[in-house]
Amino acid sequence: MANFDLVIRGGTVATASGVYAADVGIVGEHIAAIGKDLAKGAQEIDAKGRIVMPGGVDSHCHIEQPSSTGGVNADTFLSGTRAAVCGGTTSVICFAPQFKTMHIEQSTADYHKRAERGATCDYSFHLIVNRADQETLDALPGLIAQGHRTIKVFMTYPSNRVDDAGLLNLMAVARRNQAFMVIHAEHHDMIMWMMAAMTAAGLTEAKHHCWSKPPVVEREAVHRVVAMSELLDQPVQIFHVTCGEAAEEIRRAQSRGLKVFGETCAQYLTLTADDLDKPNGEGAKWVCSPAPRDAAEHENLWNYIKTGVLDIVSSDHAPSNFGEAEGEKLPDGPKTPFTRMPNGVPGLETRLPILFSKGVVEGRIDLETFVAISARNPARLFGLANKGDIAPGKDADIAIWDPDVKTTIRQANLHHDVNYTPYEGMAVTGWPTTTISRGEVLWQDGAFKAAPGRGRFMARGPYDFIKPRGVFPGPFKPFD
Ligand code: DUC
Ligand code: ZN
Ligand code: ZN
Repeated sequence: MANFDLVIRGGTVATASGVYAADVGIVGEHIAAIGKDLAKGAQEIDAKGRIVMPGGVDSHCHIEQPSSTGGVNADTFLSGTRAAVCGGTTSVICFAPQFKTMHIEQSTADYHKRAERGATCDYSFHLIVNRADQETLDALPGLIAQGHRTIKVFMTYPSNRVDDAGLLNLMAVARRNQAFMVIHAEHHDMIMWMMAAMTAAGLTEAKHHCWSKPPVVEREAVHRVVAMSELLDQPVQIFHVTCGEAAEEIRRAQSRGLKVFGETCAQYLTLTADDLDKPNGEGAKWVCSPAPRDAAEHENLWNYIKTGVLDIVSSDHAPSNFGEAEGEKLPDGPKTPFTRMPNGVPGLETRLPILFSKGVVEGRIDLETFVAISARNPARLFGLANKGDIAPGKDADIAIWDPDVKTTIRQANLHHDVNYTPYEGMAVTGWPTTTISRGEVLWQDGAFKAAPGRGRFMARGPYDFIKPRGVFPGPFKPFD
């Protein structure tokens, strides 16, 4: 009888803490052994010349997320997780939204049903909270106890934003209930003022989206949220940092010992404001928030990644089709003003290839850092103890990587259910040949085979990494 259900043989194992030659033996859903010349497995995968890394953990992606107007974003849980798996990602954290007109417990329960129907890999949820009223504040402890351990707050967007008083109240709930906070940090009134002034001046094309929210808009909001986090001793992660100015606020917070974490995304390492400068509304394909910057900012962000200030790179997969229906990129046709273009780009499948290519192949980061920012760090920050590593006892979530294959990103080859990719034509080196989720091979040599709904909800209990410090800036200590 074989000792292992599956052996990945002869590859180079890459984790956040080391790179070495070894076989990986899997029994059932878990990694059972790592070593040279492991005994035979019932199934074997030849990994010679390949990198064997933990499956990616994408801690920021919007999948089948309903909107308050009744629409839903372009990917379903089936197509979104299919794209993730085909790009080497095996865990996703998505967003259970709140609606003004629905109780948050109901909208969260509805979102669970969507995921249970379709998800092909494991998933967890952040809770988007857009009203900090008493009903919501009272509902949150129960939802957190069920394993929704992050509260997500938008500081901008008229229909989603929470004001500073609300944000403090939500931080207090998080602080009392051992939850984490993730923040979309942009100064709402600055953006609204700029949008109105630019509209009055006739500056409404996609490229003007970037003009309406320069780095100062982001830097100010990051500074403010850091101050609130410090006041209440509540750990936070700043989402989608696009520029050195905002990252520097995070570095300063970290240097004071605060538990303030920073994320950036593949688009902010690759896309520029020039991508939005296309005729006939085509620039809408690249509209996302905060706005893409320029090549100098890409290098700034890489430097903050190298120093660990930004320690997670997610996709912020937020897909809308390029079309003219409501909810699509050009709801009013080619002349749609940027103020009406949905924010966000698809990127679940391309995140790891882009990071590997721009990061490792182009010499900006080493392989360990690549694994850290794409798998180990998000697993650690969000309390997914079984994910993000290759070690005995961990879930057998593994991406086997061909580090030499050269390819060009083409919409026709991707597995999402969105009708374009913002990376069309980008040359990359490296792509996963095989993706394994809890011991099951889901993607191999160009074929995807996973039953819809096989993915499991990952409830997240309290965990030490996000424990508050117990340090307050004044004599009054509002919490124990
Ligand atoms: N922020 C996100 O985090 N995702 C999509 C759009 C946005 O503004
Ligand atoms: Zn955001
Ligand atoms: Zn997002």
